[in-house]
Amino acid sequence: MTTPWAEWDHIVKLDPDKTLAEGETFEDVCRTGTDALEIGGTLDMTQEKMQRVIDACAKYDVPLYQEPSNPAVVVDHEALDGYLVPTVLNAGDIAWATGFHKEWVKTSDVNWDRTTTEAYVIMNPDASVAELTDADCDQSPEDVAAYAEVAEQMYGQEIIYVEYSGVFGDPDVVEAAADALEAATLFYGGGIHDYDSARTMAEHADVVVVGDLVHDEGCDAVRETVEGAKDAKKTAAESV
Ligand code: 1GP
Repeated sequence: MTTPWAEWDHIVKLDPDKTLAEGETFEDVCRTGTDALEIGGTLDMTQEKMQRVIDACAKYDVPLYQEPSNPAVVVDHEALDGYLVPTVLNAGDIAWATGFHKEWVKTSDVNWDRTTTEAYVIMNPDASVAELTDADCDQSPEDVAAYAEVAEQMYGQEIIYVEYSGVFGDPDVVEAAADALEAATLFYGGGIHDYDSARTMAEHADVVVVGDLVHDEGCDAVRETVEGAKDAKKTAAESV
């Protein structure tokens, strides 16, 4: 499998349980300049809700990935470029690390050519995903760096995801994770809300993920974060 995410700087994550900003369409989201769409949410997810958003985004040419939170919501859709399946490294409940994955493999014929895991470290204890997974969010930059190294070197993960869902995280944590990785791609998500917040995290993470902003503020705000992420990469490339 190729690794398209190695070329990305920015992802919009659409939660099928939430609406778009007033007056906006999925076409508007696809025109923000983001590199990919990830369709996924934590709470109250169903296959139908997933299907509806995937259908709506299918005709645009932005790469489209589903991020299923459990086997019951996986959608088989030809417009999908693939599946990015979370596995939570610091989950207290093993179901989120390997349990759901085992059930999925047991009950379906997984297309591995189109499936990649994202090795999550969840860092915001107040996020619903932290509660759901019983994550131990008390992690120092060194801890997160060690998780990142374990994921890449021991488990061969291609994507490490530092997740602060809902709040802007600690750039030192993201920097530590970035320094620990050799070739894996580092995703950062949480609280990205404007040009500067995107730029700050994109100075360390390979890819910044924008979630709530698209639903709460809309596409103009998302476009600013795309610019922030792209400018961070441009500056980094120029200084080499
Ligand atoms: C959530 O990392 C994403 O899984 C994005 O977080 O909603 O805080 O932007 P936000």
